[in-house]
Amino acid sequence: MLIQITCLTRRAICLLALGSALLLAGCEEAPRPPTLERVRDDGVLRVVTRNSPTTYFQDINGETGFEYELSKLFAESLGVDLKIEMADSLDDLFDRLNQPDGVALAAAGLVETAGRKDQARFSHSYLEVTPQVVYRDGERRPAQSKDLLDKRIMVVKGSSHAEQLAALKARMPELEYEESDAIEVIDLLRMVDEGVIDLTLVDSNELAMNQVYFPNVRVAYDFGEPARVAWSVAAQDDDSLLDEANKFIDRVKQNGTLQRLKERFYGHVDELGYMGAYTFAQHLQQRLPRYEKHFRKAAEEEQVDWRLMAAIGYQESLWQPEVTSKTGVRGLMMLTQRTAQAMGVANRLDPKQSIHGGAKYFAHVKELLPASIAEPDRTWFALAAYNIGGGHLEDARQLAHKEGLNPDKWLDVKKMLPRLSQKQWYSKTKYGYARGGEPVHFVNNIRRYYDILSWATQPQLEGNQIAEGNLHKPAINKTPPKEQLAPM
Ligand code: BLG
Repeated sequence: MLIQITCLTRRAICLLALGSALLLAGCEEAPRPPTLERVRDDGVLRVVTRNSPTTYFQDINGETGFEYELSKLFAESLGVDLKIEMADSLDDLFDRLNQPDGVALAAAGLVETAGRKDQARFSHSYLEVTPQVVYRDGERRPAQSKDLLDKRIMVVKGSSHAEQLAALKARMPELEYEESDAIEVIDLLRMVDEGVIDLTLVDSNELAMNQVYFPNVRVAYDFGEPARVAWSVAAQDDDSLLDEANKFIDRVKQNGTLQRLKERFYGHVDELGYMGAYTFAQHLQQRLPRYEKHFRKAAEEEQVDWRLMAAIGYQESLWQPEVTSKTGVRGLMMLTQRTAQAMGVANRLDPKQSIHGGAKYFAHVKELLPASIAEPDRTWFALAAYNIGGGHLEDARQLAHKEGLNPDKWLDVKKMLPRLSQKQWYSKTKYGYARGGEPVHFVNNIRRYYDILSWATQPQLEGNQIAEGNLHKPAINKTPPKEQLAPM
């Protein structure tokens, strides 16, 4: 009600102001309704973003990404559909926002800066990031501004980092750097990784997300104060949509939704640790290309997602065909003797056989799950069954049921699984003791690896086949196609 009154008041003021303007100018244009009203009338929230792992990309289930998921929730809260539009460059993004019939909102990992004041007004912030200077491992680590002299530095044109460097150059005129709108953050990281440029500036969230692709990139030092990432509306827009966006952001902060999204999209480094992230990047370059064709073939035969199979393989063996666990489970997909026999695998150490056996077993355990378990939980349950067996998983489901939880929801059952290793609980189950904590980590890690692989192999990047040694080069061509962009 309050909003309506505010909107109406504002509208009345607008109308009055416009009325006088019309009288003066003799113009006959009708006043524009407030932005929020237009969005509701159209039934669509048009959002401009960039294509990158930190904002918006496609995976096997379609559109995803941090900004996409957050904007979608916002659109749902407004009771309208979401329409994503992709910008070619930052200039293009702000143009689209400021056009008369432009998009309503920019959700693109944008930082509020002084230089953007004329183009946009920003919402409450949903992410705090620190700009960082990055360099190549093995080179001398810069530690302060004067170490930036005589280096080849590149940043994206129009980015907050370009603004920061301009400010530094005003104080330190000898500083040289290049700005380009033909490249994106992910290109810059690749160029540092390959030694094409010496240094660049990135936001901490972008590095955290992309570290898994670039094993040689290291943080030199933090470049200035933490910055606030926020959504923006056109500078001249009324407050109606911005107010609503602010209320939404405050709400998701409070109810934990924002935290869950952050963990999902930015948690890679937290979960893997920086060492794990470099290691993953190395393995992605060096090991996965050897097995990609087997994963693709086996997945096609079993009608499963090859990236999920590759993620299982990474979790099981770090893509090493000859490993053996303490419990005697062996090979790239870690098949037990019994599973191998059942799946017709003669030699568990043969990567091709192991991958085919693993994919077949995964499809088999998934098929056996009760029909009441729907996707995407069905996939997480199947992964847990792959690791702990269907019997123990069923025990955990029973425990969930007894606790009044939902045995068809992974979030509920994963709370019960660790109980299978505590006597007070397993003594009452059908299949008894099991290392119940293991499948919880197993599923968590695989989901993490799967997300990374999904970005690296998204449909629009399918030209970059790993078999050609390019999977780790997600969006990076020397002149990247326009959609392949990262946030600034
Ligand atoms: C799995 C089997 C399941 C089996 C469970 O063990 O192996 N999966 C495969 O062989 C693919 O078939 O279920 S059962 O047949 O219903 O009993 C339970 O026995 C393998 C797991 C075991 C785990 N890795 C695949 O995820 C493993 O090796 N754990 C021990 C790790 S270590 O020794 O502590 O390092």
